[in-house]
Amino acid sequence: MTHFDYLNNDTICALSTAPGMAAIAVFRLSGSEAVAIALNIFSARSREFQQGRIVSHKAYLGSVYDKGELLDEVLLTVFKGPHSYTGEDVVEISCHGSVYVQQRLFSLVLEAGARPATAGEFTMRAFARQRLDLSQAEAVADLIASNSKSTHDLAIKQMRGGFSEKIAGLRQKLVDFASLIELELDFAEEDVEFADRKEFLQLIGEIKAEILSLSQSFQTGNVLKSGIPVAIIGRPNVGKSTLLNTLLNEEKAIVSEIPGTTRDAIEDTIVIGGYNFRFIDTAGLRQSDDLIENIGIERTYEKINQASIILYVCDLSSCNKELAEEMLDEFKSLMKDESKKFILIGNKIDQIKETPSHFSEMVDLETIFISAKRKENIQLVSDSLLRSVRESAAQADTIVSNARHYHALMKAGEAMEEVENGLLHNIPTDLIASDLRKALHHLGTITGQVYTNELLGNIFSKFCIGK
Ligand SMILES: Nc1nc2c(ncn2[C@@H]2O[C@H](COP(=O)(O)OP(=O)(O)OP(=O)(O)O)[C@@H](O)[C@H]2O)c(=O)[nH]1
Ligand SMILES: [Mg+2]
Repeated sequence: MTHFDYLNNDTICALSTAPGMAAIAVFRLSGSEAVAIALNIFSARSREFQQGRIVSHKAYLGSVYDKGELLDEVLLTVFKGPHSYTGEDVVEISCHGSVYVQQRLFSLVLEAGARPATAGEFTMRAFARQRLDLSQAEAVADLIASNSKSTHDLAIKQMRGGFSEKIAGLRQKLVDFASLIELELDFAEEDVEFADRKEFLQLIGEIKAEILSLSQSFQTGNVLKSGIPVAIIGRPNVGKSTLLNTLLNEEKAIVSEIPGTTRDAIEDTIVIGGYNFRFIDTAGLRQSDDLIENIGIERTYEKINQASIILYVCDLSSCNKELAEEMLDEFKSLMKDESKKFILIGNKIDQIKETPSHFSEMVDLETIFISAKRKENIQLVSDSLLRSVRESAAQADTIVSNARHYHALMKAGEAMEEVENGLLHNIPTDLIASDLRKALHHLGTITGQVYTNELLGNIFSKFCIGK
């Protein structure tokens, strides 16, 4: 069984490695003629291959000739369908990575009857032959695009299918109830109830809770993908911009001894321990009459809202007891938001002889003493950032990182809400059935049980050619 009745019969071919000169280049063919085309251009050393006894998943050494002229010595592997990536017969040819060899080999394969593959066409075929579902296919693209441990982890988990199973499980439970409801519609005149309303309400509650927790994980997923936002905040002149520059190892922000130097938020992303962090240097918090500075300060509060982690920087060399108490109030009001992690940074340790006691007594919170200017103890800051991210990433077992999945979950959640309301208010069964179908539809689009050609086109066109 396949997803498409129109799955075309062409044998496709593409260069699967990056274009350009390399040690080796890999061409891939898929389709009913893949083996015939390979036999046409390739002569193996092995007798079993010559006699047509080709063993699947075994690499054969041999030569490719173009009109009698030796083009290259290559390794060729046949993957007999359905035990291949696409589910069809697949042939992989590893040739030497000369651009000239690549071009001629590609022409040879096309002359022998293959056509160039379009972007993502191999994976599209794998989906069509149900070797993987849609969310797994998307994870393949995410895996190829991954550039850090966190994006890689997300992609691998999704590719493994844990998320797909969860969605399919939710959907199955609903399908069972939906069929009872549909049955009631068939017997509408007899006024029967096949579906136990109490059980149904309970199930809806469970599914809603599951959908909610999955959609909440999107924030984590999104953050892991685009960089964990870390806002560097504090009074003017405490060394926030210096800390940003030190963390980034680049003179990104202007540093000066004039308080109020930074007016606008400055951001940049770096990878620490496999996680993308997006550091945001902000305008120092203070009462000011300067219009522009005040706009900057307002922006600082916006950035605090968006951040997952806040580094609150103090200048130890100028921090007397009075100021420390004042800051404490400021700090406590910010800390009301429990979803954020706060780390107190005592900066300019090079300027003081000993840690002021009022500072360490100030607040019961993780505090790191550094010198941003002399790059002292910066490692402690990175370690602490990594620890807090690992904690939160470990909490969620399934993390939704794909915006399409998130929106489908939201829509499914809304439809479930309607179903629940309908049941509670004794709304006619046909209306409940219609909302139920909507919920099933939206869940189905995540894994591709429900799809449109437009949706598939959108997803696969973003793939590389050759995957
Ligand atoms: N001695 C010493 N000076 C530092 C340290 N960190 C920063 N400074 C100095 O403190 C001054 C202010 O640094 P900035 O990084 O511009 O401070 P800021 O918090 O970004 O200031 P605003 O943008 O005005 O809010 C500069 O003269 C820095 O060289 C440090 O660890 N030790
Ligand atoms: Mg600054």
